[in-house]
Amino acid sequence: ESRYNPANIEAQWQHTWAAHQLYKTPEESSKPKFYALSMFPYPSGNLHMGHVRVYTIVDVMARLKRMQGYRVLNPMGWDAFGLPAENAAIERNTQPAKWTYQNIDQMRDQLKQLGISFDWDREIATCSPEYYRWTQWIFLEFFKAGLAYQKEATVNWDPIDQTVLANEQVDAEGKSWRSGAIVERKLLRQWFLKITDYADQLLDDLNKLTGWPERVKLMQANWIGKSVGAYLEFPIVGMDEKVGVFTTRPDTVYGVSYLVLAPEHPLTQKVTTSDPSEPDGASRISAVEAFVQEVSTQTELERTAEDKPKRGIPTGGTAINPFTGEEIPIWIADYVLYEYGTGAVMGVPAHDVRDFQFAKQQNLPIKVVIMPPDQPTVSDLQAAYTDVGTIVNSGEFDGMVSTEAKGAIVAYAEKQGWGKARIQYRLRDWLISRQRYWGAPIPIIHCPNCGAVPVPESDLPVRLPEDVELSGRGGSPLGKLESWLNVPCPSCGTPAKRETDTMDTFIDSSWYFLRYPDANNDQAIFDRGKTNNWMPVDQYVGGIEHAILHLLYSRFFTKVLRDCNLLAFDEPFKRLLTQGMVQGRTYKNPTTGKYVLPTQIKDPANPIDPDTGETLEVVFEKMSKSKHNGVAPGDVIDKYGADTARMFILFKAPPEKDLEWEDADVEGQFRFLNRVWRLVTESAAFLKTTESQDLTKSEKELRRVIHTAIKEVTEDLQGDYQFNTAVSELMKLSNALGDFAEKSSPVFAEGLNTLLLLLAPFSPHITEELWRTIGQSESIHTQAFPTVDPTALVADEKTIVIQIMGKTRGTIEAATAIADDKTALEKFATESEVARRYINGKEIRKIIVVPGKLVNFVTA
Ligand code: ANZ
Ligand code: ZN
Repeated sequence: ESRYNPANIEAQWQHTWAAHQLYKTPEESSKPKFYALSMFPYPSGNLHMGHVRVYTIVDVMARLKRMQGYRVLNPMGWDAFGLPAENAAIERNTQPAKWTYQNIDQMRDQLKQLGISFDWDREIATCSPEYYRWTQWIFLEFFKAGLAYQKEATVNWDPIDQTVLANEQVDAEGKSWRSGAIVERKLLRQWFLKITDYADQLLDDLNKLTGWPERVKLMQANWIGKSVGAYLEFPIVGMDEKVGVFTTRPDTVYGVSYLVLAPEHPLTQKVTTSDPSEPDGASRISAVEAFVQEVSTQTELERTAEDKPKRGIPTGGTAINPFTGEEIPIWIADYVLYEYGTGAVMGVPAHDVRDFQFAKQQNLPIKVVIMPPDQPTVSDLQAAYTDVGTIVNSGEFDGMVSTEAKGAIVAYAEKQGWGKARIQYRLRDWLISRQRYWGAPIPIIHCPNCGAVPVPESDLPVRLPEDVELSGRGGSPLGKLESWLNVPCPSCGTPAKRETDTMDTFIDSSWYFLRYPDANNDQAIFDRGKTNNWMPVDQYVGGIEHAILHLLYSRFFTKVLRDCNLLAFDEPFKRLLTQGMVQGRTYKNPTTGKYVLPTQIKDPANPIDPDTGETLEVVFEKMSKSKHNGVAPGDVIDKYGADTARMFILFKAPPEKDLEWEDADVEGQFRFLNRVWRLVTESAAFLKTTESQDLTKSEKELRRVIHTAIKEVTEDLQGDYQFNTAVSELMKLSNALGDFAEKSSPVFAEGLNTLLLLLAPFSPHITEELWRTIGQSESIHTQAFPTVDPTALVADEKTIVIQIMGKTRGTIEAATAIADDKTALEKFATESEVARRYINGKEIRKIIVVPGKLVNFVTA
């Protein structure tokens, strides 16, 4: 074969590798391990460029480590439960399982075409009973440990279809995706996992994650949201009850001018007065009720946005500030959230931005209790003063620095029984109940006598019934299947009912990486020895969109299973790489914002809107259907082959940066591979593998280039995985080999071998083919990665610049030993032709020598 034609070699090598089980995970433990993991895809049916990017990145890492002598685990699976399958089933009148497995088959084929070195024997699909059996088993472990519990929570309720909706099924206007009805909020009993028990560990252990991007750790820390402050109680006037608040600013307690309850707070109704002798007493109850109702339709974001006006009304009730003895009004307002802290706040308008805004609006008193250091009086406060300062108007605490007053005031409150120090987390328990079909059933049976009873382990999995009727209406489909629903209580035998909720799909993905080390175990979730041996994952690669939830939940599961004595480590992922987006070229109308189809563009250099005649903006944006800027992986493979697609993706941008898809650069990589092809096929006949004794100058120079390439590529692939610069090095080496005249030199053979070996992790097919072309019989992917010969890196001779009176007159070649020695170089240079010619017999006043570089003669 003389011409490079990827179609002729790629599929063939993929089959051969599979037949020889080249990427089977080795179990022997004499080698160091490397667990490479890519976030597994949702089987939507088609691979997109984002997938191609992650799996290519991970594949290079896995192939490199194999060649460097590691035993490598590089598995793949499918995050296969979830809503889209259910929607597709409704739309296409099929079953979610059927739709999902078809998609999996299609995407597996597409992945195989990329030549990724996955160990397919360990493939998992979270929707298979063999997998979700263990998801259910884990749920029961949580349940036994008291980490799974039920409580009431609000859900999205479609009043027309009579069903619960996922957040994704509610549009921006708060309407149902199917019925178009205004979605209501409804309280339902739901299952939660107690992630808050692990908040501290999840926060503290971020420090252990030295191989994670800082910004991901920061996002997780913010999500956990630890606040240090105090819990303080305010007795309600005329009632034997107190309003408890959480505050991060106990130092401002003398400045409290009102309390605010979240409208949903249980005390709201109790404190609302209806004394008809008051001016608005009679109507107050209905006004409060109306307000509560109104707020219940708002999202959290709408309620808390800084720029939105705060809304609220007084309840008529009052409380006492125990510190001052003052009576203060109790309000309800939308900006106080029921789910955070105690669902009640002490209003300090002088020192809190939102309270200030609210007090101004409602004409509530504003009392300054902290003075800015450089300002002795405050007359008319223009904005809340939120910084550190000196305490005033606060009794015995006056004069203290506010940061110190915090501790003193909390200590005092504790002594008086008014409150105590408290740490509050923003993190809430994880609501895992889904009123949907396509998920793992929660393995619980509800008995009228015994309550929630776990399904016995021997009865797992609780199988999802097949052939259900999905309509998207009238509640959970599982609730309608009487034969599935009704079972005897495992504990007392009384007729009981199965739990009909399924689990959030984030649960499936919170432990899948623990299953790969022992993916086919049908006796246990995994063999502890095997999982502890492979875990933690050495390198995890995936999208930044998973920076918070997936990674946090996976860390949470790891810690719980460790506490169940299943795991011997604290953190699942040692290193994390979040790859950038793949962006495509869009043609955007600047006035309408509309994206024009690329096929409608006549001249890409001067793109014009065919409808309006306007000049279009060319911008790169994340590939998507709506922007008409997607590039299908299959098309690229058909045209150029998988190796070119991989090379382009690796070369175009560092892995964590966004990548702009440019056809010209794809062509560039295709040409590069063609050059390598020609270089090898045209010189294969001359290749000599003998050791050479005395190298010529140009042979020595080529060896230096070869070993510099090894050094650079190895360094680029270590640590930061700078694939793009590694590819540039390979191009340099290939050029040097192309320029090298003596193709029969053993150094040239060494160069070709090295080029193919270095290129193998990037372009597995062409390198395998060419490796055989030069007479090798074993796969290139089982060879050792080249290592540097340090002696080859040192140049034998150095070029020294000769100057006369600072003016360059020529250069000389000096042996390295001479060039680097000051005295020897001075002598060598003085005797050189160039120096003698230009000095021309004149007296030498001074010789300035820079070893390894330059000699300057100062003459009379
Ligand atoms: C009085 C005060 C005075 C406050 C002051 C701040 C500044 P983070 O850091 O987010 O924990 N807060 C407490 N619970 C709330 C709830 N359920 N909804 C809305 N706001 C709530 O913030 C804690 C602060 O947020 C608390 O401290 C409280 O206002 C408010 F000069 O108490 B502060
Ligand atoms: Zn029972």
